Parts: sequence; structure tokens; C-alpha cells
Amino acid sequence: EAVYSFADIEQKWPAVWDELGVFQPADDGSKERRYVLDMFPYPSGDLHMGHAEAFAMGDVVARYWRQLGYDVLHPIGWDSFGLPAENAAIKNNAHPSDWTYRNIDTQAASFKRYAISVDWSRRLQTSDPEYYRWTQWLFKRFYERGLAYRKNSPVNWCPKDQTVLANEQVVNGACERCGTQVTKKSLNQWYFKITDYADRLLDDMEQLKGHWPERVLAMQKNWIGRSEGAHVRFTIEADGDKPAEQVTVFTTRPDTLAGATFFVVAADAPLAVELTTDENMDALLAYREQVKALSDIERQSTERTKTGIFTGRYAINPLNGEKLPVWAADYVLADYGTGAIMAVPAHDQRDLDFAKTFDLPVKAVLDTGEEDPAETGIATTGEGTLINSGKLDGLPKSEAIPAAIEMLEEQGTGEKFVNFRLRDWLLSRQRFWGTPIPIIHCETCGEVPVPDDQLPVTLPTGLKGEALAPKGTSPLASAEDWVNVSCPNCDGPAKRDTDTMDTFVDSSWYFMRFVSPHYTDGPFDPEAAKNWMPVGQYVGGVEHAILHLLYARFFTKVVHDMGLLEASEPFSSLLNQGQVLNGGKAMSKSLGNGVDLGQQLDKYGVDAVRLTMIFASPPEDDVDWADVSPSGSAKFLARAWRLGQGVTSEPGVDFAKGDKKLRALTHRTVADAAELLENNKFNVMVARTMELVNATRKAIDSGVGGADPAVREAAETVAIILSLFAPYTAEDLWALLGRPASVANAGWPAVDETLLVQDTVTAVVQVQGKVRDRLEVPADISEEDLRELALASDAVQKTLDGRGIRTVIVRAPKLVNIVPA
Ligand code: ANZ
Ligand code: ZN
Repeated sequence: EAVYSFADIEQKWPAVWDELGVFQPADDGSKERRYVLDMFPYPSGDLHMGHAEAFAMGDVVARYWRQLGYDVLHPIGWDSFGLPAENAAIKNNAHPSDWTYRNIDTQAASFKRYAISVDWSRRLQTSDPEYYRWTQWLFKRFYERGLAYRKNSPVNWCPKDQTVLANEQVVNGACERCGTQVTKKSLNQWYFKITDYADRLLDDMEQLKGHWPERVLAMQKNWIGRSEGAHVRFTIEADGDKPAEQVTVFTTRPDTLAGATFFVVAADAPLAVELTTDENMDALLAYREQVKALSDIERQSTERTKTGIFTGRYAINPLNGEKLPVWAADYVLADYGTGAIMAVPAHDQRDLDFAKTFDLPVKAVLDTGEEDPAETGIATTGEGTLINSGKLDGLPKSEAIPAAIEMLEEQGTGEKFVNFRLRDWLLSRQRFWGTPIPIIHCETCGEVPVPDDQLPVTLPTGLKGEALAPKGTSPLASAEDWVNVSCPNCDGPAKRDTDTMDTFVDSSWYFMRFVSPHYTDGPFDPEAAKNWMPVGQYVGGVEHAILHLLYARFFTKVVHDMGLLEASEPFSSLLNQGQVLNGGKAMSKSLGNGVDLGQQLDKYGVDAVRLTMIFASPPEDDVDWADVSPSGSAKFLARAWRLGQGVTSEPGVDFAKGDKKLRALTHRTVADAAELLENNKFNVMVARTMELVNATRKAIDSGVGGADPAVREAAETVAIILSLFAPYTAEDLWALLGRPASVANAGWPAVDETLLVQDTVTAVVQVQGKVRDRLEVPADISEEDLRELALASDAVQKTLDGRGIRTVIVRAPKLVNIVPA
């Protein structure tokens, strides 16, 4: 008799699946459509264990939905622009495309071996000109809507990668990619105006609640950082040849205005230089040099002793005319709010720390019942009533805030203001391997977008190796033939923009492209997008909680506003899979604990590796490869497969004639599967399948026997469930059972409710505390149902003897007590 060989079955089935087009959606409206997507991979080397985990999870969803009868779109592509390709090209004197497309081919082959159920005909790469043509087209539409603009400002600069970084790419002051300390540099750069969408990005998170991980929503909310408060204008008194001027601050606590005892501007803001008197200028400039070296995190650390420089100027409090010394300090950030604050040391700890360091006055304006902050050094931040605040005295904080705003508005010195932490998205990069920005700079006409019919602006092919090395300016600038063009507007001499786009631009719309990847009249076919969008299940790592997901949401909203897309959120449900660890730690070269996916696949087979990933824990949790047993998974799969040899009945037998006990287990397993799979409890589903396999084996080997229809029913059910986790084994088992390929669209088994033997309990029914009846009821009976049953009991009716009822106390499922009138 044949034995289970994963190597043989891995050879056998891929051609059959291709031939049948099993994973291609019909896309004809005959079935309800559903879209499942894994975050597309970056082509660095071959697939690794992390990919194996993430893609196994997404594939369970795709395969389950197919079994349920949906028309499933499950595509794959590559996020193929970016720095690693460029760095490899510099090192090997090659073109970044060599490395990129070679790695993509390797990964594609591995994905095929791994049997991810994707529609290969929709494959795309963001570095393909037919893709980035539409990235450029979208950029132009953003530009026309005023959502893409260029401005000169201090930007985050990575000295190692020699390129700018978005705020989102600076982690604890370091470059997200290489870990180098990020510095600031003043440059003319392109931005997307994501801040215009701050409110909607925040408000629409309401729709995602319950469908996205709480943690991701919290991180996005914090990143957007909406603060309600006020803008307040202070007059800075004239001093010598420095004229008086107005400076606005943002405060969330306008109620504390009378408690302001000094005023602070960010030391690195141009305003600091503007305000500082000649006398104090040297000190300020020296201090600014010191500040440059610090990250925002360090600047705001409560551990550091506060530092600052007196500017020599005074601000007038618009509420009471008091004179406040103006300081320049690093704990106020130049790019938050207005870059200037009113300092209220009594009620703000940062201000109090500063006041203590420089011996500035502390004035409480809110009686919170706490101890005097001037004494304790602890700012009082609780609720309380206003004091020392003139007309506001006696008001609770919650009323004082709007009252103070009203006073400011009457005076014309301030107004309500909502501030966001979110900054515009800096999208230009001084690197080669990215989407060229489709703008031409003309001396006469200024910025001129490249006409749509001239898109794509393709990358020049002549540059490679050293020519791509980072120099602080874009390598594209050296491709003179490419750079020098005539202006599309006036035909005069002009130059192409030499920056490329952040690769996060490419990945902000790829999920839309997948609905019609070969469409040539736009980024996607609006009709297809209407059919498929939004993505029903998105799967990917939590490391994308902010950047990618926020940008993708922003793009979706803009494209929606352009009238191209009905959906205004891209991903209705999000699953963050865990990491694959080894020995409790993330796999890394330095720890030497890396596990090679290819070797695991060679040793245990694809299905065993997939099943191990899925069985180890719920998908959200980490998998420690040191704790799992791929050989155990392989043994289980062989055991499941052998059921096919144990079944001796023919396909089509009448299951109703089968063994009741085994049938009950089969149907209970399927009945529970819905709840388990909808809630991503894939690991529990595997455990339940193991249980069913064992019971079926037992039935074959015991009195029931392999000819019993219930045994065939159970084995076919095992094959269908396993098709979600172990596609090769499931297909081969299905064939052993005499069924035609493919098990992948066999259809989910129907549940016969009559076979679901209920767990029952005995409920005691009392009348006035005396037991009158006992009822066998389902363990999960509702209060209402139990009440009804109890009242309908003959014994109860007899006892009541026509009397009315005062109350019925129900404690489902065990007790009912009826109190007669
Ligand atoms: C006076 C005040 C009194 C404040 C008080 C707080 C408490 P969030 O909630 O994060 O928006 N602030 C404003 N701009 C700043 C900047 N560029 N750098 C550092 N701090 C800045 O914080 C808003 C509060 O942070 C503002 O309200 C301001 O201090 C400070 F009892 O104004 B507050
Ligand atoms: Zn021109």
C-alpha cells in the first residue's frame, strides 16, 4: 500500500491547480465577492519564516471564504522600489533592477511551492513602469487638488542614507532603516497634505472599531494627536531697534492664562533669533548648536534638567497686562503647535521644572485641593476651581476653559483652536530607485506637471553602481540627458525634478491596482473597484500600525473624493500576525538563531510547516520555533491522509445511514468551525480537526468499520477542513477518497442540526420556594425561554390553580421561582 510522501504530493498538485484555475476569481458577479490581502512583500532575498507565518494566516482566510462559496480575490505583488536594491547595486556595480527582479523570481517560486492560493495573473511590481505610471498619475491628481506641494523647511535627514525621512520614519530620533541618529537640514521638499484629512482619518476610525486591533487604532489616534484648546496672541514689547510683535501660542488650558509667569519659544525656531536682543544673541546661538544634536525625545525627557536662554524680551499677558520674560528653550518643539508657549508652572510639570531651574515665579490659579506646587515641586493638574483669575474666579475648570476662550475672542486676542500632532507627509527622496516625481521645473513657468500622455516618466537606464552612491543630492541629477528637457508649457529649457517618491507612496494604493492590474485607462477600473473594494481582510505585521496603514487610509480617502472609489476606508478588517521567534527571541544574524525556511520545507514538507505555524498559537501571538514540533505536524498529516486508505465505501453513499456517534462529532466540528474561523481561532480549529481524525481512525479500526458511510463523511470533512491549512495533503486525501480535484472548492459541509446533541442540565422550578417540577433544558437556554417553559409546566399550573403571578425569578439554566399574586 502507498505511504504518505510530502515530496510526491508537492510535485503532483500545482499543475492541476493551475490547469483548473482554482485560485482565479470568476469576477462575473455570479457569486458574492470578497477580497483578502496580505501586505505585499519587499524582495529582500528569499522568503523567510516570518513570511511563512503571515501568508499561512491570510491563506486560511482566502481558502475558507472560497469554501463558503464566495468569489475570492487573493492577489500578490511586490513592493519593489527602495534602498536595499540601490545599496546592493552600488556594491556590485549593477543596476538596482537586477537585484530586485532576481529576488522577486526567487520569492515567487517559493510562494508557489508554499502553495499560497493567489491569482498569479494579477501579480504586480511597484517598480514596473506600467505600475508607477499610475503612481505618477495619482501624484498629479493630488497636485491639482493642492494636496501635493513643495516647501522649504527643516527636514529629518539621515546622514548615512543621505536622504530625508518622513516624521513617521524617525524612531526615537534614529533612522527607522539604519538606526543612524537623524539630524535636521533645511531643504526644498515635496509634501502630501495629509493634515487636511486629519479629522476624517480620526473620525472614520469609528468604523474600524472591533475590526482592527485596538492597539493599532490607539497608535493611529495618538499619531494624529488631536488636541482641543486655543490660540492666544501675546504682544512682545519693543526693545531698542527690535519692534513690538505679536506671537501666538497654542494652549490646551486657556483657563490657566492668569497663571502664566513666563513665555517660551522653541530655541531652534527662527522666531527665537528674531526675538533675541543683541546682548543675548551669542548665548542663544551657542545654545542652538547644542540643541541641534538632540532628538525630540531627549528634548522632552522629564529626566533631564531643563535648559534655556533668556531672550531679553517681555511678553504682555492679554488677560491682565502682566509682563512675562521670554525664554528660548529646547523643551518647546519648533514644529508643534506654534512653536511658542505660555508657561504656567503651577499647573504644568515641564514649566514647573523650568521655573525651578531658573528661579521663575509660580502662581497657582486653580484650587485643586492639592498641596502648593511652589512648595512641593509637583504641578497640580487635577480638577478644581479658578482663583487669582479675576472674572473667572470660582468657575470649575470645565466652565473656565470656554469662558476664557470667550473673553479672548471678545478682546480679539485669541480663539478656539484644534491642534494636531500629525504633520504633512514629506514624500521626496534623494535616491534613485523610486518613482520619479512627474514635475518639470521651468525658469519661466515654474513647476509644470508632465502631461498625462507623457507618463510614465521612466528612470534613466544608464546609471548604475557608484553613480547611485548617496551624495546628498539625487543621483538622477547626474543623468543629464534625462534631466534636461523642454518645458511642456513654453518649450523653453527646463529640468526634470530629480527626486523620487518615498516607497510608502507606492504601497498606498497597490490594493486598488489589484482589482484590475492590467487596466490602461487609469490606476484601476472604477467598476472593478466598486465590485471588490474595500479589502475584507487585510493581514500584516503590527510594525505597519502607523506609516503604511495611515498613508493607505489617506490615499483611499483622496481617491474617494476624486470620485473614483466608493469606499472611503481601504481595509474593513485587519489581522496583525505575531512574529516567529527562536528560543524566545526574534531571529537575527547577530544571535545566530535564524531558521532557514527552505531547509524546514525540505525536511518536513510545506504542509507540516504551515500547520505548525497555525497550530502553535492564535495568529496574533508569536510562535517560538524552539517550542513547536513540525515533525509532530507531519505525523498528524500522514495519519489524516491514511484515512483515505481506510474508507472503503464509494463516493455518494447516503451519510444518513452512517454511525450516529461519529456523525455527531463530524457535525459538531463543522458547526463550531464557523465561530472559530470567523474569530481567527485557527489553532483551535486544528486541534478540533485532530480530534476528528482520531475518532475516525478509531471508528475504522473498531466495530464501525471503513465501509460505514459516517466514516466517509468524516474523512471528506477532514479533507475539506485541512484544505485551509495543509493544501497538498488535503488534495491528495480527497483524491484517495475518489473525489475529483479540487478540494479547494469542494464547498463547506452543511450542518445537520438534528445531529448536534445538546448538552442539557436539570432546571428546578419552585412555586413560593417549594420545588414543584424539574425540567431537562439546554445548558445555554435564555432567561425568557426558561421562564416560558417553567410557566407552561403542568405541575406549576396545578399548584397555581388559577392564581395570578406577582413575580418570576429566573436564574438560567438552573432555577425558576414563581411567586403567586
Ligand atoms: C499652557 C498650559 C497650562 C498647558 C497647563 C498645559 C497645561 P497637547 O495636549 O500635547 O496638545 N505646548 C504647546 N506647544 C508646545 C510645543 N511646541 N512644545 C512643547 N509644548 C508645547 O499639549 C498642549 C500643551 O503643551 C499646551 O498647553 C502647551 O502647554 C504645551 F496647565 O499651555 B499648555
Ligand atoms: Zn516654461
